[in-house]
Amino acid sequence: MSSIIITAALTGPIATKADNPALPVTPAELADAAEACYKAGAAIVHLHIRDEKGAPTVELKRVKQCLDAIHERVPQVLTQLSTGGIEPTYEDRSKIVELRPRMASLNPCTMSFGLTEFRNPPKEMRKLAARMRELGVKPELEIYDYGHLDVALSLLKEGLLAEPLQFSIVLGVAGGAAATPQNLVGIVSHLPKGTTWQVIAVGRANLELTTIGVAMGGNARTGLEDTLYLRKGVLADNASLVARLVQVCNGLERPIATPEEAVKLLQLPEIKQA
Ligand code: KMH
Ligand code: ZN
Repeated sequence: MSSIIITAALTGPIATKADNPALPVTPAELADAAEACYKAGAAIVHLHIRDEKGAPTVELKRVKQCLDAIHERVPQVLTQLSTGGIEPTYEDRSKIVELRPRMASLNPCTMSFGLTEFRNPPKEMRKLAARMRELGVKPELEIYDYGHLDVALSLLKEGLLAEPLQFSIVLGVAGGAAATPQNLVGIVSHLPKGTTWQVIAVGRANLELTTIGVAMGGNARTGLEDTLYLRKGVLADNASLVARLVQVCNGLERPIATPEEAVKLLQLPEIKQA
């Protein structure tokens, strides 16, 4: 089997330090976490940015400060900015791709997200997809159910996405498909040939479903965005989650991809400079 690309999702849009004190929030904490995860085996860091008070922000100055801190400390690691999140408007969330990260998330559909609403309006989402294509920022397509995959494939037909597509199959969000092996196998069986994918297993099923995904030949993601715990009652930190995933990959004899290998495997386009 080919090398496996590990992504560390360092922070997420919802949890706070009150939930887990290891949650990286400041530029220095994000740089520390990115370095520790890179050393543990991660090729990519997926990033949500927080302001000085720890609240989600997409203010470009703050986002750039965090990206610079990470790139300065660990220039090898690939950065993937989230365009998701509940609070900032879609228009503001979309602007962060102007900072030209190597990758950014693209969520094809609006949905319930627990007791909140995750807004990804069809017209604005298409505008963002087009802009990402123009800039050479590869979309990490986050799909939370079968219908989201169909919408992503329509974007391909509309010329808004370039192949090969990269999917994250998100399972376990209240509003999306449940975190079950059946859902993972079912959605993977509908992916077109030549796509790359990983499972994002939110919450308690993180270890089991990520392991099944690795055994099925997918890439893998973990981090405090996806689970705050290593096991019941034991809080995690990002590097320990990556180290545990590396053990799983070693057990399944999947070599770990370096960031350079990840660039080739994902066929990341060249970024168009400003
Ligand atoms: N925490 C994810 C399940 C994104 O990064 O684009 C939802 C999310 C999407 O934040
Ligand atoms: Zn995210």
